[in-house]
Amino acid sequence: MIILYSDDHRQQAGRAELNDGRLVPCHERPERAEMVLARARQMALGPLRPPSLLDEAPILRVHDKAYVEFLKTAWDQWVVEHGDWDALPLNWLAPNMHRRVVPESIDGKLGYYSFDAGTPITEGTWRAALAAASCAVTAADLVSSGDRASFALVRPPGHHAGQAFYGGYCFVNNAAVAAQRMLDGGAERIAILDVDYHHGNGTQEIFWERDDVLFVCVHADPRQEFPYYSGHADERGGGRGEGFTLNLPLPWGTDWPAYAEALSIAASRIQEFTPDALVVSLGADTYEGDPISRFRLTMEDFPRIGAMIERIGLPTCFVMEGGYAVDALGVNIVNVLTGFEG
Ligand code: SP5
Ligand code: ZN
Repeated sequence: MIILYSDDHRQQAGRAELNDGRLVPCHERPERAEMVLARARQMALGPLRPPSLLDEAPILRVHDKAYVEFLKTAWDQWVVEHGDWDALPLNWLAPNMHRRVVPESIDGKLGYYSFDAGTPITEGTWRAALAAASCAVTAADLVSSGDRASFALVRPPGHHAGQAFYGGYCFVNNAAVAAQRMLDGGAERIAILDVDYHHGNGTQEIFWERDDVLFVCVHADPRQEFPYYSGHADERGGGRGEGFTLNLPLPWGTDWPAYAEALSIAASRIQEFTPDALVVSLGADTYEGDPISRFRLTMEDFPRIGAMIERIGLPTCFVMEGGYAVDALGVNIVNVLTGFEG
């Protein structure tokens, strides 16, 4: 399968995230993509291609204009107000405070548009996020024009980013951009399968009221795990979209048998929806060795995930999300893809 990749991902290299009460080196770092790239080459997974163009129009199909404007300008305003060090939010809204007026100060804006303190904005954040989304767009176009599969090897990841918010290391929702791109290219229905360890709260929010995009997510139970306030089993979509969101939360410690059962329920729901194509939010933070996660999938389980996705039988666009056991990330991500190719 063709691999979409841009070196511009290196433009996002945050210094630190707030974790367990300390500022620690960012888990979401450039080496992640380098490891996957090296393994993809070693396994001859497929030819590398850059995005066909860098264009923010496909991003604006799923994100608010004012939010995108914020992403493009936040760093410059931060530098003016605080100097040349990663921008992290320090305050958020409590219930019954006002979201009506967008603050002018950068600290107000950061809190207004974010939901955690783990996602630094840096000088190159926008350039990296634009390149990632553009890889996802090109990957979507390949599938729309007949390729059985494509792989957007991207970072920063995307599935926590909503119409007008960032967080969870995500700024632009690459998988959502890809899904919307396929619809805009003529598809009637698209399914998104999210197998990252964390709930894809941004993707869910973007397509909550939509019946042309089915969002199915297998993830750690938000009672125990980040993002905590989204991803419960009773969240099923709203309005026309009711029944077109399916959440399959699993407890800490989940291993292959329980995971496979959830994935098989996910696969059945996707087939019942009869979409034109599938977008996979592909995280490998379900791995037993992941430093911030608590599932127990082994290296041997990742090809099985790929094989199960292949059996859904749809043209499939893979978009990379999380996975923080950097030394194993290349093997685990590429294992899903070789498992898919059989
Ligand atoms: C794309 C993606 O996978 N984003 C994940 C963001 C998770 N950020 C919160 C991490 C909290 C980790 N706390 C675990 C502490 C282990 N000592
Ligand atoms: Zn994750």
